[in-house]
Amino acid sequence: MKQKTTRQTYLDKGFVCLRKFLDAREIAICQEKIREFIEGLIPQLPRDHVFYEDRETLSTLKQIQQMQNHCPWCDEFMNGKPRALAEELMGKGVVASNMQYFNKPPLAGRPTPPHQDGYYFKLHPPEALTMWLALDEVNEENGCIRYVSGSHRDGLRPHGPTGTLGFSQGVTDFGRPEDLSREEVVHAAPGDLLVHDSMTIHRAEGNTSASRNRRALGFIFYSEDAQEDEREKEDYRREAQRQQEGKI
Ligand SMILES: O=C(O)CCC(=O)C(=O)O
Repeated sequence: MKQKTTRQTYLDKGFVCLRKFLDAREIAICQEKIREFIEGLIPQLPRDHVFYEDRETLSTLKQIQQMQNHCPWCDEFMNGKPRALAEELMGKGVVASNMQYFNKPPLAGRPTPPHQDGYYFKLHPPEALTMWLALDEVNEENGCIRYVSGSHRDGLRPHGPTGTLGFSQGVTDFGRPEDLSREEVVHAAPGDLLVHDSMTIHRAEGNTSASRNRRALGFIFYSEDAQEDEREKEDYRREAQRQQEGKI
């Protein structure tokens, strides 16, 4: 049987995994650059771009936002191989919107609630994708990503507050039989890249390992045709700020 292309799998399932997107040398450089970013740049970043599970404990760093705006290497990297792939998968020009760092620190990393990125983006038309590049070995123990295959075709589901810093909104009616039966658990090794459509429902469990981090980089690209709805964005930003008061 003929194998599906990467793009065909992405279009059919709403996500695709590219094993060894970065080779050993490339991923080692990436890990080193991220280490330098965390050690050198975090104090200069706005408070709402850096999230901790517990702000008093620096080892619980869980998210960094807009890295491409603070680090020339990040900007160049995001606009290299990831951007070319985004254009190939979307079949059109893209706009680089956000480079993120995600960690689930050992025992402290909490679950990522089920959500659709498109709920946060407020785009018309809702054309965007997110890439997720593993920096560590990732499996059920430390909180791998789980996708509801095909959910990108079912429209936007209702979202409501989750109480989770960094993922403030989640699908309120998640857990329908068709969610659970279509869910796929994706293990990853350093250098593997997962890509999902902005309408694909995904989630992750917490990190139950006592010693293993679960680090990854995220790259968000919007299609060049997508416009942000400024009013919806502003309403959402205010609401998220209200919900996160005292947590960041
Ligand atoms: O790292 C995670 O647990 C979730 C990441 C995510 O939801 C995303 O990149 O859209």
